[in-house]
Amino acid sequence: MHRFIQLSLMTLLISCGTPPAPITPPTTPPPAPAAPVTDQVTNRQVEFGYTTEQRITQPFTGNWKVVTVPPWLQVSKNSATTLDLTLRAHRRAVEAHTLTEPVVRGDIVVSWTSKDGVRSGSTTWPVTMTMYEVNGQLAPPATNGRDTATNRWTNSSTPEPSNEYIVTYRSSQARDQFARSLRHSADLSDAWSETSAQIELLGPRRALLRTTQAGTLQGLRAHPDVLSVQPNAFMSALETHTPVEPDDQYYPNQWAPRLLGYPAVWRDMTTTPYQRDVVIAVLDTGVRYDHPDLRGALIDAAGGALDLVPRERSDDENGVDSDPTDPDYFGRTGGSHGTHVTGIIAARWGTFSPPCTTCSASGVAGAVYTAPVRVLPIRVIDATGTTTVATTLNGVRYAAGLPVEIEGHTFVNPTPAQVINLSLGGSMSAAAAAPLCEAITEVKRKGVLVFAAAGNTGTPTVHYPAACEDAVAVAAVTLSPSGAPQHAAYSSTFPQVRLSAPGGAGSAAQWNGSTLNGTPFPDDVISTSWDYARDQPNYAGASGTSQATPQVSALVALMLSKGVTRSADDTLARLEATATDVGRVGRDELFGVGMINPAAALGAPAVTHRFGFHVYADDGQTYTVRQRGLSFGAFLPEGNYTLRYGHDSNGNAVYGERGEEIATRSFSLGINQSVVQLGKLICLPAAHQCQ
Ligand SMILES: [Ca+2]
Ligand SMILES: [Ca+2]
Ligand SMILES: [Ca+2]
Ligand SMILES: [Ca+2]
Repeated sequence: MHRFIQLSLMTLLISCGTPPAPITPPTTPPPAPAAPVTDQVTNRQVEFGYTTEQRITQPFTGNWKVVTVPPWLQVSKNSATTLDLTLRAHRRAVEAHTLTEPVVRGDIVVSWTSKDGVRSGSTTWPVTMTMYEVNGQLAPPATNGRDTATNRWTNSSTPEPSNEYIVTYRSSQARDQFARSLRHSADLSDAWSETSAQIELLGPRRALLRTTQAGTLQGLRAHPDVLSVQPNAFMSALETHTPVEPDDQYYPNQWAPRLLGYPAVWRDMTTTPYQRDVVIAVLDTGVRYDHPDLRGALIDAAGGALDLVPRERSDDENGVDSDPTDPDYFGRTGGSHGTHVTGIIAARWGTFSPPCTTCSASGVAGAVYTAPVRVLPIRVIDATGTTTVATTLNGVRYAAGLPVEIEGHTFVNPTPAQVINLSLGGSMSAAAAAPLCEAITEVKRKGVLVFAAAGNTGTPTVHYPAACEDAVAVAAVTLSPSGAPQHAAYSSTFPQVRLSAPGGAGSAAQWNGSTLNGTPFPDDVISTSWDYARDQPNYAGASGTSQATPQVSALVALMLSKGVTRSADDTLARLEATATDVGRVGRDELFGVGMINPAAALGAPAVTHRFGFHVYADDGQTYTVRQRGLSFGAFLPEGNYTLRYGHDSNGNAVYGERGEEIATRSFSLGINQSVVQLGKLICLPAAHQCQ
């Protein structure tokens, strides 16, 4: 499994999460036994309701032991002599996808032996806990947000869009008579006189009336021959385009481009030119040029590909040279990190002749599809998985077209990159990182954007070069059980985190249901790799901010290729402006500004018109909202949340992204606020907004 590559002198720290706080013994003394001592543990029911702690005592003085508890319950013993327990419920430990009912159930099993050793057994205590709840209603589609009684949009900031009304008459004769009357204003009564009114016949009994006069409408509504007067409501064009998806063998496992809405982008590429040549420099472990799924995607030695790993750390025996092939050294078993990163960007679509009988003939599909985006491999990470500030600094400057001098030679890249991908980093002082940060600033001034992995510690530890002022730190999201982005537990959280993208779960326990070769495929990012044992191409799943970073690099290359932006500053501004806010409202240290939204950044046309919602917790988890008729609700642990209800036009089942109408509601749940009612949510496709 590939991970984030550390700069030398750094320690690889993959977080295993923060363990629950230890239970502290209660400060109050246990209550005196109220009943005589018995010789067995008796049955009972444990009901937490909305509380989190329960004290259980029984006048039992034999030996006893709690042998089973639900995963969301912690037990601590208060006494060595009598049965005296404190139970603490952890609602956050309940798996989000199991929360279909408000009450969570489980069993506590206590095995026991009486003091005289004569009786023994095990007793099961059923235990229940009620989750906190948020609920609300959706506006019925019939009213669609318009208050027909007051004839105003319920959102007062929305201007009245039309002075047109559809008038329904009792009969066609009545309608025709009114039309004649209006057209011959001499026949009109005073209440009707209005030179600006116009009428057009509409079907057999209706007419379309244009007027700005309230009196005209009042008169019509009061007339016995008029059945109704309704505003001529606006509707959106509901044409959607068919998304484009590859039929490469492992595409069904590629949840990451689907979560990013790429099928809408790929569809856009079939009708809109993405024609500017763009180069992404991938500074990594090198690449396998002989991987058939990368054929045509890589710049070669003549184009400036370079191995910058110096002679003293070199594993290919020849130091700096023009061959950044990820080398096969003795005993190597892991895959190729640089090949994996490259495939996320540029793996080819369609079939090819596989070089071995067990090799896939199509593999995976990269983000750039038909766009003329190529990868410039620059090898900076050696076979042990490390690099230095100095080597990376040289790589950044070289990639951008600045001359670098190494081992007595001056190297100038004939194919300067517009985008530099750094799926590497380490925790170090700002002073230690300064030379690399300065190089990144230098190339940014040349208009080259540098994207760097935020780190895989899952902690606020600052990582460089991600935290350099002019680098863009990329955090990782993974797929929530509700199909929306959520924080990947390993992704580092420091203030410079700027954007996020799918990097994978990092845990086999998270699984969206896809299978690979008949076995469950966890929510890793699958891409091109190399089987060094067999010396042949393969495909591998990997998770990390290393996998998230090339998703952003690829998108930037597509923005430049299509020409939606030209300068580095404009590109960055558009990336941020179109990102999907995840977790806490606004920029935060888990997601930065949010998850990149390629369809919005590239202006790709809509592929769906669905509505839906998710609940985002401030801690980075995402929960499913259940809908029954016009009611919706979710059962949640304590916390601060934002419900986002909206429209999905890029087809990724994430609602209310940039360009998709959205209503948001923030709320808190806990023991003092166990149920929150959000009231009515309304989306107005006509007004392109929700409220
Ligand atoms: Ca070399
Ligand atoms: Ca392929
Ligand atoms: Ca946020
Ligand atoms: Ca969407």
